[in-house]
Amino acid sequence: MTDQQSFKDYEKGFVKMYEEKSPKFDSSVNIALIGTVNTGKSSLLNAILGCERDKPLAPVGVKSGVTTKVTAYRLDDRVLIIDCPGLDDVRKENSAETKNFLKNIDIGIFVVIGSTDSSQKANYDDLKKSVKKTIVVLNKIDELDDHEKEALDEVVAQWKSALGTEKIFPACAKGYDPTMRKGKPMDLRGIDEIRDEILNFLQAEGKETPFIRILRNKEIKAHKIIHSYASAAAVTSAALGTVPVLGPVTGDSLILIAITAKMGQSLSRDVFNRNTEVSHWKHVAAGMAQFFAGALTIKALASLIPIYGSAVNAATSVVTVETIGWAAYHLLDEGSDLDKLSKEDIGKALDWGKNLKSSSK
Ligand SMILES: Nc1nc2c(ncn2[C@@H]2O[C@H](COP(=O)(O)OP(=O)(O)O)[C@@H](O)[C@H]2O)c(=O)[nH]1
Ligand SMILES: [Mg+2]
Repeated sequence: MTDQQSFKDYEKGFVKMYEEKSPKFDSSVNIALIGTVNTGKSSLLNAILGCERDKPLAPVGVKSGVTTKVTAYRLDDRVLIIDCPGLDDVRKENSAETKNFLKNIDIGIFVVIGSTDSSQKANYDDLKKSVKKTIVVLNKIDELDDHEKEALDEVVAQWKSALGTEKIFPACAKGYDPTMRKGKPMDLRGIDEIRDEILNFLQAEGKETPFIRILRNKEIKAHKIIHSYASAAAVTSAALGTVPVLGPVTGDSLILIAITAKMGQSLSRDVFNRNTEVSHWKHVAAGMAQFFAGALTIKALASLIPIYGSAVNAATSVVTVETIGWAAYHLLDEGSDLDKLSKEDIGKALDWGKNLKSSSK
């Protein structure tokens, strides 16, 4: 097989893999957030979406204890999140939007606090039978900070048996209440785990794109996009036993182009609300290729490492694609004119991407 042929195979494989993983660009996502008043549902929603403290999407704390009504957050034309004590409240609403919602709930996030309360079981069971996926969150775990470490495990175990569930996500979403003292830092815990659980489920359903689009924090959004491209590249590499940067690094035969263009366009559209052309990314990818020429040595090294070649290829692909992704993010964040980038600009962006990657785990 010629290099040219393996490039073509790789490119085809990658595109197929990516499209298989997120094929339904026009799908919608419905999420129900269920829990009694004051459990921190609005706070959790803000935290999961990555809202800044002074820019919450869902109002927190204000008039807590009085509102028992269904609150709907229509985040865009594809994502609807409904927040209420129980699904029965949604049923009573009886509007066209809630009726449609009830028929198509993807994820139910069930929020509890404190020690077990047997009256919650009925609400949880009701939710469970109406949705494809439930996530149980034990919020306000900071209230146990002054207790022995085992106290939290104990409460988690009690909730597990009270609700009859295997998994509970402990969390803290403190800091969005406008009446909280400004000097007090925010306290967010367990939020990434909940967001990842949502994304993993949606990804399996081919529906993560609409959810990623509504995330408020640019870095979180970019991280999720880059991660999904990197995993597509890894799967392709493992299947074909190659990495995207090997072979003669000429501008037009480069597999890198397919990845850089798709990922670059997605980052610009979904993170920066900016439309970019494939041709711009071709220019960027060709510039990057020169810096990746050294990756050939990675392959040489890989043959000396006593593990399966495909595992090394997959890992190399993840690192490469993540570096490219963060470099592209940096270029977009700086507002760069992609057509006018010099080799130095691209080199600097790649360095930035590499450093960022190594500093974040
Ligand atoms: N201590 C603590 N307070 C929290 C936490 N999450 C939310 N709160 C507070 O609980 C109150 C109610 O929160 P809110 O999000 O409005 O609850 P909701 O009624 O379920 O939407 C507010 O004062 C929040 O700041 C948490 O994890 N720990
Ligand atoms: Mg609320």
